[in-house]
Amino acid sequence: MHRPPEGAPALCVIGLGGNLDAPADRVRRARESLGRQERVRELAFSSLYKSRPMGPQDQPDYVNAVMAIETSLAPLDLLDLLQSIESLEGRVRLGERWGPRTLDLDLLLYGDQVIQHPRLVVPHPGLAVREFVLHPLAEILPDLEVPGLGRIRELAEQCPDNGIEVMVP
Ligand code: ROI
Repeated sequence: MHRPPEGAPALCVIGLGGNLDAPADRVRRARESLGRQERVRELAFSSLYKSRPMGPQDQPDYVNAVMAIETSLAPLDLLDLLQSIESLEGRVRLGERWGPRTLDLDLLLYGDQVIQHPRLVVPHPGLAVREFVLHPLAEILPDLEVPGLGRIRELAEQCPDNGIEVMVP
């Protein structure tokens, strides 16, 4: 498969989401902190969306957004960066699978690469069935092709919206 040379900028998509302790503020701070990184450039940021929890229903609604960046960081270096920002945001998991969390930063797409690594699977395995990823992504990059799955616009059209709403700022 075609691979860009080491360090050549790749278009990547990050999913942001959380449902504890002022999640909209956490999402905004994560955006700023990513944008401040030397090897990251923001290309687009979606609206913030309010979405129903996927997983146990006895938890608050989520705030979700997606961010397109250009980065020269390699995939695992970008993952390290995302995890360090999650820890700065005091990421708390309450133990329960698919339970509430302060902030998740998911590496959804890394250029056109398909990655199967013990720490990282790209495209993100949940991407095609998560309205809180596809709807924000259809807002900023409807024509983007997801390796093996097709175009965002069509994927979003096929995915039930499950009551997702744009949050009024
Ligand atoms: N549900 C929604 N709506 N948004 C999320 O970001 C989200 N993240 C998760 C799980 C617990 C799967 N549910 C979610 O990790």
